[in-house]
Amino acid sequence: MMRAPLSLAVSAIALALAACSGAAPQTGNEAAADNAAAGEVPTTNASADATGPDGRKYLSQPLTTEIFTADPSAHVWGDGKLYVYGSHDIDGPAKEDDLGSHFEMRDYRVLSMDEPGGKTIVHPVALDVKDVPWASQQMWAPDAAFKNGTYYLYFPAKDKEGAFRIGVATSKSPVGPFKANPQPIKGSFSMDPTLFSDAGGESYLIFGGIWGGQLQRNVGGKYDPNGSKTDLEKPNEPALTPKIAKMNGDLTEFAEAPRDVVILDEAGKPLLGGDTQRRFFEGSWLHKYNGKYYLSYSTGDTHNIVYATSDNVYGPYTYRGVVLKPVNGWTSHHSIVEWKGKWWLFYHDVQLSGDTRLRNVKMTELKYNPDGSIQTIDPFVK
Ligand code: FUB
Repeated sequence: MMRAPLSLAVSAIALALAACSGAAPQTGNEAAADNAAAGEVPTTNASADATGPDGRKYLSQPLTTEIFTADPSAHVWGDGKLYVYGSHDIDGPAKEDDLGSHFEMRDYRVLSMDEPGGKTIVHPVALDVKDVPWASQQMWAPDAAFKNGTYYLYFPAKDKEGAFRIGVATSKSPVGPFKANPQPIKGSFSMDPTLFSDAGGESYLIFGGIWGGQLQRNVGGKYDPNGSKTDLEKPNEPALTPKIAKMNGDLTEFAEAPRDVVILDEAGKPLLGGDTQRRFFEGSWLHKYNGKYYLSYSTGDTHNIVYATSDNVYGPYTYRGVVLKPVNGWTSHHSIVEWKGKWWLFYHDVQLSGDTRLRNVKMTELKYNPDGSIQTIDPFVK
């Protein structure tokens, strides 16, 4: 995935600031590498006055500047605190490409907060790729669940053949350390897993992504390493969809074969592969509001977070609109959670680094209209 022009603007500002201070200018990657060694993230852009592309101010500020964080899955468990299970971005040698090779994450760190706007605690390593017997690299966007005294971490990683699979790890603590099961979920493929538990106690894993997420390389029921690099390459046919599967009672295996989550347009027709402003790309999230199921996801190369609704958890879902306009950075990934009487959107951008591979997690309030539609959020202040 190529770096968005937006991030170049922030990099340019960072270089200009360095030049003014007399310091040798650094690229985002060099600065991040230095700071990673020091255990810190560059904080040049960590202020309410920081500006993004076109000099616009950011709507909200990073939750932490201690490490780079992305792909936030936010949850409130029994203790009333807010926990964020996300990616821990690191700098690495891989060049940016359309398969996301530059996202080289190797472990997970959990964030927690007592109050909205309160201090964010960055907890120690919760799971490291070296402790996952089947995984080789790229610990991408995770999610978590809680049932019967056990916390579950769902995570994608590439296996030794380079195919994304989805693993489960468990812990008695919400912040880990988690112990991974020796094998990935049987029949799992692709990435960006999220676990949705319904009011009746059934839980479902929703997952998938195109391009680097490999959905298009799994259409034959088996991973094809030589398959398309992007999607089905059929713009006039129904787009690839997220997948959903009910989980077994102890939340560790699929209880059924994954099904397609079909997303329809206003005329009741499946969204087409060429409808890049609305079709599913990656990062799905399911939540319920006033009895309806809301499926939200990233449109990837058009950089929006959008949503669709249904009366049935399996769908079909009908497209409703945009939740979050494009952020600074190529990827956009989110979650939606109710906490202390308000609804919150968790998302990420590249405010701190200006580099699409080194992201930072943020939160902002999300509001519904009386008809249940979501008010679109602009990540910049007008
Ligand atoms: O963080 C790596 C990948 O980038 C995630 O899995 C996607 O959702 C995108 O945010």
